[in-house]
Amino acid sequence: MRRFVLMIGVLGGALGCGNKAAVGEDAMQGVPMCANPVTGGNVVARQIGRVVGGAMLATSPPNDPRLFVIEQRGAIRIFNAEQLLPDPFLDLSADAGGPVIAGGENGLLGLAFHPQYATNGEFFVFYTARGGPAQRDVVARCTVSAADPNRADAASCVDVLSIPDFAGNHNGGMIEFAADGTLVIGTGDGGGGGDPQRTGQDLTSLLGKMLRIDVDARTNGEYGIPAGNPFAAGGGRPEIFMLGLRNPWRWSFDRGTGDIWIGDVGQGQIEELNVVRAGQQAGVNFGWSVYEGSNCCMTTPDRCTQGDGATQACDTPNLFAPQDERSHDDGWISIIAGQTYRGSCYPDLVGWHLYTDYDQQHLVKARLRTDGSLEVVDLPGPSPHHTSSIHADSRGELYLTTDGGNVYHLEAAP
Ligand SMILES: [Ca+2]
Repeated sequence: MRRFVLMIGVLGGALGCGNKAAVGEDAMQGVPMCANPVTGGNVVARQIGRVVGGAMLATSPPNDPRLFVIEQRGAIRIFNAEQLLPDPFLDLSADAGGPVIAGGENGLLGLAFHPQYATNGEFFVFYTARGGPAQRDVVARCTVSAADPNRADAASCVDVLSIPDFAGNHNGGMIEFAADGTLVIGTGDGGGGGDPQRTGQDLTSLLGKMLRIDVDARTNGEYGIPAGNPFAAGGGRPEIFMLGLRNPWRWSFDRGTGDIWIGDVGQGQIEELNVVRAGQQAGVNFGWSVYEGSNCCMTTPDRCTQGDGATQACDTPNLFAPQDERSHDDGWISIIAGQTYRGSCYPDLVGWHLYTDYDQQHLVKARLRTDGSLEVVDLPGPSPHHTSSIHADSRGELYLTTDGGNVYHLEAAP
């Protein structure tokens, strides 16, 4: 099984595909290339380590060989050459006196490094905190220590957005920088069940949305409004980028195309995957809570809005229909969208988006056809149970995390 050359402790140890050494560099993108790419269209998960409590996401700064893993309790850990460093990069947990409230769907949920992190040291986190009607959903800007690239001080963090939230569930929590340098933020509908405050379609609420802000223009406190936001000139909160989401727990941009892949966790029946091409994203309405997937809530109230009754008819115009829907009748309960593989280690996986469900133990790969539909392949598995995220490092290599704290590298197999 292991055909890789073990080179821990040298350059390749940090940059390799699995245990494989990486040498050379792609002159176009500055991304290290794998020395010995492995073919195969199947995927296996190889565990590289474990962190404390739930592991919510793995990511890296641009062109940085380290892997940063979020602990739900509020800390960020670093793997260097697949070795876990003993001290956290940042600790915002309650145990450390930090602001994060954790447990259930709460905690430190998102992390994104500024595209110019190498020079400005800025990174952004999304966490749930005390305050608000029940709590707050916070996006904060933090800065790495000037003295130690493996440490950041909690005192460096300042709130960029603080969104009042009325329940402990449906907090979204994923953040990523788009190719144009704007920061995109996914928020849940607030919680409870059945979108009780009807935030999904409410243009005065930041809940149930994809938000987009410019963290380099501080015209609105700690951020500015990108000119292309659909309500930048009025008609809704200017931070809104897309709307009609229930709980976009995990999503990502395809680094090769700029397309966005969003897994929106369903209410009682349907898990949905939405893929929207670059350049067509601003103002897209995914339909919650008019629809759950392709089920209209007005005609299926017990499944969708829990008897409260929908507020908008099924023929609400210009709703985006998901390209993949999975039924709770088939055992799907919470979709975990992942990321499209753009690494160099596994050529047969390039261009395929890998995703799964929290309660499934197999991965799915999909890619967009020219007509906008998806080619979907259910892989045989088994993959790790209770997956919380699938996300790429700086090379485009994909890592799977679980809410048991396990971290895996996804690798091609026959
Ligand atoms: Ca909430």
